[in-house]
Amino acid sequence: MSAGTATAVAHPNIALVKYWGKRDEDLVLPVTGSLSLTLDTGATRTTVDLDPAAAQDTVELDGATSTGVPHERVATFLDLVRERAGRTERARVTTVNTVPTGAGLASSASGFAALALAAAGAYGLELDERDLSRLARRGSGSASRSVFGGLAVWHAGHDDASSFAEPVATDLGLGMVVVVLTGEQKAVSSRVAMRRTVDTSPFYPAWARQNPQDLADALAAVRAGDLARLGEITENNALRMHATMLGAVPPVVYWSAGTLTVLHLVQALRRDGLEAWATMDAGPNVKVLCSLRHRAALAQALADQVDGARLLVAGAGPAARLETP
Ligand code: 2P0
Repeated sequence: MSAGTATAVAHPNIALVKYWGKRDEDLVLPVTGSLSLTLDTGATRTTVDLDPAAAQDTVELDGATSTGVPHERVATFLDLVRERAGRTERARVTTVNTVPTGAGLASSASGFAALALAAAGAYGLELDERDLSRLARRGSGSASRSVFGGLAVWHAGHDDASSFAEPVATDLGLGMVVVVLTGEQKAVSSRVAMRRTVDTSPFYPAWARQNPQDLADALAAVRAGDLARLGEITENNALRMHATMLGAVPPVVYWSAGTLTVLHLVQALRRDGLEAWATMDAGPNVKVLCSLRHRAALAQALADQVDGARLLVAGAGPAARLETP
């Protein structure tokens, strides 16, 4: 029997080669693999407390009690953990995010990685890192990657056992500057947007063909220590992902005017010699991959030239970890 309570901390990750589209919604198996950088900012801390007297799970996110779909996603995830652990107790889940929830800053990635680790601890499930990544994947696909620090590749796999993330060694010295244009909740969740894209966009089959090549090229660039090549693939891959959404019915347009302003600014800064490449997820905010040696200059240029933006200056972050009581 476990102690019945555990707290875990996990960090968000930003994909350099994106995950966009599932081939199995229930198992959260992606159409293609992806590559990400776990950040050292914006952590999620989650505590799971078993409550044998409770009839239902309770979920508190940033001080507010969750209801509806967010509550259901956590309760369904806990059902999976309970089934594996052979336990039945309900739990109190308390989560604190240090980045705005739902703003395309991957709070579901850090959230489900922290929840997987804390729930496994509280229910006494012994999991190695690969199994933890597979479990986190069931909560949110990108969470499979936040189990690991630094660069992580999520292998698409073909079934539950073969679809997991693992770390990718690098000495590239990667930094990231997140340009927070808005902390508002997005109108269309990434889950809904990706389903709609797979179902209706005529560009999706081209994405599904190209993305494995982008992933192979990105991994080759990492192995070769070629930051410029990795950056070029990163920016291209993000634009390709958004192109698939523009072709969906109805279209999914996550960008704001500010998104394009920052994208053009990053391209201009690159022409001036800065090692910087933009990527965008399911929201208007722009994340700029950079070398650590150019990070301060990049942040300064963005602060000077983007009105009203908040900047998060990040580097490679750590793996998810349990906090010892
Ligand atoms: C990624 N995104 O690779 C991509 C790029 C957003 C854009 O993974 O449905 O919250 O829970 O598996 O992981 C966001 O999607 O989706 C995401 P689900 P998730 O980071």
